[in-house]
Amino acid sequence: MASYSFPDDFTWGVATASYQIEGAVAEDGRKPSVWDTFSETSGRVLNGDTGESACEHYHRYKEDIALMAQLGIKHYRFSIAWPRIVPTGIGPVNEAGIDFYKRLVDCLQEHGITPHATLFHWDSPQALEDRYGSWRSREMAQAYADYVSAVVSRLGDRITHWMTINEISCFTHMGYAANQIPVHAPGTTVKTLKEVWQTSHHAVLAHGLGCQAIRAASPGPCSVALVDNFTTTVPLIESSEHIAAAQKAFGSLMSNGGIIFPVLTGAYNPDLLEKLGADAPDIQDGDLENIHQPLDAIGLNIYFGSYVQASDNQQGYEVLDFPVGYPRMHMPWLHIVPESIYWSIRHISETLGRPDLPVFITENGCAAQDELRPDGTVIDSDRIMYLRQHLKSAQRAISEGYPLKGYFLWTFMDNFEWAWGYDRRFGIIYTDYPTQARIPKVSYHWYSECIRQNRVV
Ligand code: PNW
Repeated sequence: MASYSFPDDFTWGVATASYQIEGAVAEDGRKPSVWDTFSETSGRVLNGDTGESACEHYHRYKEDIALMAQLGIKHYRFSIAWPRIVPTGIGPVNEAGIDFYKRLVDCLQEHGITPHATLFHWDSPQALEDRYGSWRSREMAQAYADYVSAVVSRLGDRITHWMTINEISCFTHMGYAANQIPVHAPGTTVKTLKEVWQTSHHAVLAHGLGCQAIRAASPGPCSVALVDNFTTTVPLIESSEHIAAAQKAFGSLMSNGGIIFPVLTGAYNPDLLEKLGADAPDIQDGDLENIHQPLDAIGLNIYFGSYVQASDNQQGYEVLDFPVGYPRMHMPWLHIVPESIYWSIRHISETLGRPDLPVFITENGCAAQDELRPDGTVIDSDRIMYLRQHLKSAQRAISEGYPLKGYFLWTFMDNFEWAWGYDRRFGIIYTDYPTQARIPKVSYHWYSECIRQNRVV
């Protein structure tokens, strides 16, 4: 057998998100999301960039899907914009918004590409922010579930792979902060850490109510998953003592113990709760049952990890800072830790005790300082280096028997990278924003060859 091969039925895909690519923010009845407001507020996004046009994917989706087909992927993960479907957050459904996703999915299916839809990737309706501070209010969880019912009852004949929410820690713990200015929308400064934890509690509750809404509204069998971005603890050396330290450290970390733990095990991690003390969120009777819904898969967005070593201190482990010169890609946090893919999957099986649960890497990729050369090529050998190491780590997990079923590369084309605007490029296609030309980078051709040979090349 060729080295680094994947199973024949392995899911190869790419991922995107609505606000990062669609543009057309005021068309066909869409109303503002918190990211429109946030990016239009000066100083919040680098260079004053906004998602007003982004990649104009709303109008160019046919061209984009043709490029996906040429790449050879059979699966595409995208997100549906709540403010297109229920523009005022709660209330009437905008059928013109639904129609866009019908056109998109029909075009995907004509090209033999299976749609995987994320129901929420951070673009909350501004109307709900104005009404009750969006995720600060418990009412947001029910509003989300009602929006989900509206989508699934209308698109459930075309879409059967659903992901409830993308990266709860990012739009809660980075969208709200105690006594400092948060970097993500809505960018609200609150007084206590407890208020921040309350927003993520409302979001895990929304996930749970969303799961129930999907199953109730779907016309046939479907797959339901959460997309999480826990911080992967990686043993500094793969010896039994450091492995035990990494497993112990896993649940005590900020967002891990309060998101993936209640979702997969039905309880917040006790070490985390002890650490939070009075800052722990209020949890009402029945919440944990609602949050702990049966899932068909878990999606993991893995970009890096944190090394952990065993220690004689009271907790028995130490989460390590990176040495000053540690290699990273073009983001301050993007340290290159390829084993994070393997360990993220092993944590699901062993640390969280769910060896039964199929895993999808729903995002992995990197920003690089891409240069469009005079001959019209982009030679991103650094991105290929990053991706190759991470795919080998994914292949290792499969070869050891862990249930990794698929990999979605982040991202299909350069797009609106949140607080960094268009300054950071994560795509395997170069987006030339002034002309909106799509220029496949060398990594696109490399990924295509991996898919064709069904192995890491
Ligand atoms: C993810 N961090 O966000 C998101 O799902 C994507 O929308 C985004 O474009 C992509 O990763 C690249 O950033 C992250 O600070 C945001 O560690 C922040 C972090 C990680 C992922």
